[in-house]
Amino acid sequence: MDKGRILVRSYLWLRTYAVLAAFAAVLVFVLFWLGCKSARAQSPRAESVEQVGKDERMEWWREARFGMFIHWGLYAVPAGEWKGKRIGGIGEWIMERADIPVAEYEKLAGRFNPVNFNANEWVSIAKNAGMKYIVITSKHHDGFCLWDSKVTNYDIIDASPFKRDILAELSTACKRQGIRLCFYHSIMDWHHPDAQAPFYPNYNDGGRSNPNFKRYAEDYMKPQLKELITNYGPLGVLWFDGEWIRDWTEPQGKDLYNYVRGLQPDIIINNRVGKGRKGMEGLNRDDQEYAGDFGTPEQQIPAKGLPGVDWESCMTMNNTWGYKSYDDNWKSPEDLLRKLADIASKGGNFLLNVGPTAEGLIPGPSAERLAAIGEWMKVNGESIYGTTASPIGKVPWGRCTAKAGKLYLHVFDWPSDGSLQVQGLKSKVEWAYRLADKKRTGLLVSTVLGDSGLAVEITVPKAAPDPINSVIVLEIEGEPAMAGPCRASKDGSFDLRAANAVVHGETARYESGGGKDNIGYWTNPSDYVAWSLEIEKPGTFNVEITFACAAGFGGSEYAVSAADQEVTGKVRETGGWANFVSDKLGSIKISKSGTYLLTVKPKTKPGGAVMNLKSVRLVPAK
Ligand code: FHN
Repeated sequence: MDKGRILVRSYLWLRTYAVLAAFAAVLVFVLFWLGCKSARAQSPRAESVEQVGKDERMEWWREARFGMFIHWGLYAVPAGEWKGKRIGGIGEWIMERADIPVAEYEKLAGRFNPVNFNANEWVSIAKNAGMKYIVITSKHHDGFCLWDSKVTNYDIIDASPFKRDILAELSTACKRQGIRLCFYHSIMDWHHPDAQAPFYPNYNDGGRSNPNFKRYAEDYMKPQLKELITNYGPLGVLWFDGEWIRDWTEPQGKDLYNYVRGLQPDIIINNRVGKGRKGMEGLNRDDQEYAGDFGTPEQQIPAKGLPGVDWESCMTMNNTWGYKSYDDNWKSPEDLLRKLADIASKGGNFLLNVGPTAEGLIPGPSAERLAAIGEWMKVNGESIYGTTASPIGKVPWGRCTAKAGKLYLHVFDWPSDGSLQVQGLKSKVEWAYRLADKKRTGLLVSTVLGDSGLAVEITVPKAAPDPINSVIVLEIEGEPAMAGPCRASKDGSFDLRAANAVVHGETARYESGGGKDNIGYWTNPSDYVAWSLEIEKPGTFNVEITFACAAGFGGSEYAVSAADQEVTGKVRETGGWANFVSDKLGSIKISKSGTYLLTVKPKTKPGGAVMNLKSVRLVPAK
């Protein structure tokens, strides 16, 4: 083949490749463009909504336990008075309570000039109080917006002389100080013509419906939420409210929930996004009957918390959310601090409100209370942050919170006799100390019979270290377990098993497996074992003990005591630590019904260990 023909053929091949390559590039581009287009056309419910698991999303919020609620808006200007009259009810409702027409209320925007507003100062006040997040009213029921919204002029930039974006300044301050910024947002809107504005003078008329409400929800509320999330985020929580209006339904709530999470998949949303306020208990169920991530008891603390559900009590410090100049009904710092412990002891968060003035200041009494809470939190925050509900139920002297391996005893009523009792705790207490001491200065711990059965007794100084809430830490072995009193079986006998005993001491502990089901590792002769008994039928009981002891370890003497009597025994060698035998020890007479403490205490220990104790039986004597 000559050189010329080879060149021509190569050229033709090259040209074919070039055409094919160009065609492929165009195809790839078109496919990519189509892909992007369809992604953009999709609803904002992105795939990632499902990908961020609930526990992962809730982690910071469950750790935080304490946040600041801020109700701020035009209502701070009248501060509870309209045309010279004091208006009853909560301050932020003045538009509705005083029957103020939209056009007249709007004029307040011209007078809202909070020149003393300092975002950094507000965030510092929250932070110094020990709060970890801030929830501010981006828009309350009156419809006025605290940010520069592009879909309305009824906002801080377009309608007020202040012309500073409050939410932007707070967002910057929160980022700087490590506080999570969250927005409250009212679904009900008394200002918007497609929402409740036409209902004047009954803006909150639950029976009325606006035929254009859907337009408000789709074309106004959703774009506003998008602005809030994309321009001021990432946000911690979107905290909806005003969901009780007739035009808002649970399906709309679910749609809004998905919309918001589509914009920020890890955001947390409260139950008021839908109708969940009525069915808080439904929140965590798999079928998600109600939309939302947490329940919102308002101005109350549920008596037993809301087990299985994340929840947050929101509360005012006086009687109003929005500022009212003459509301002086302040809760005391003591009350607030104890409420914080109460809420944590039931597994909830505390969202405590401030209502700043029209000048932009957090009222003095609120700031003072927050400072006092902060002082306590600096010392005792560990007993609140990241804790879970009390695993030992209600305690008579205060509250209890828990973390892995630790119980925090919040003592409101300090025992004047120096004996603090924790009823029924079965877990071994390894260490007890006052949290304020910041070091493990040991407090004496023993097991006694308390008012309703077995109790751990902590010997504490006679004077309360903190008059409001002194925290004692109990470091315990494993998960806290409760020991109820043992009851007799049908034949009247008691079978006191090792697994149900409270072990007191250094080395002895329950062991199981490999033929073992006993208290073992009993090398310290000061250690002892206890059960509490509920005696319904008094009488004389024969005492039997079941134990094992390996060769070379026998000879320990011990006493089984109850009702101020004791029977004694001597451990014999049984041929192995899992070779259990029973010995009869004598009898004990119990003449009155009631709760009794039964203990097994070594008296001597000649060998390396006391015994492996499997059970003690009390059998009614014939
Ligand atoms: O009506 C509001 C009220 O003004 C305030 O914002 C509280 C806070 O939880 N929520 C509403 C009533 O449930």
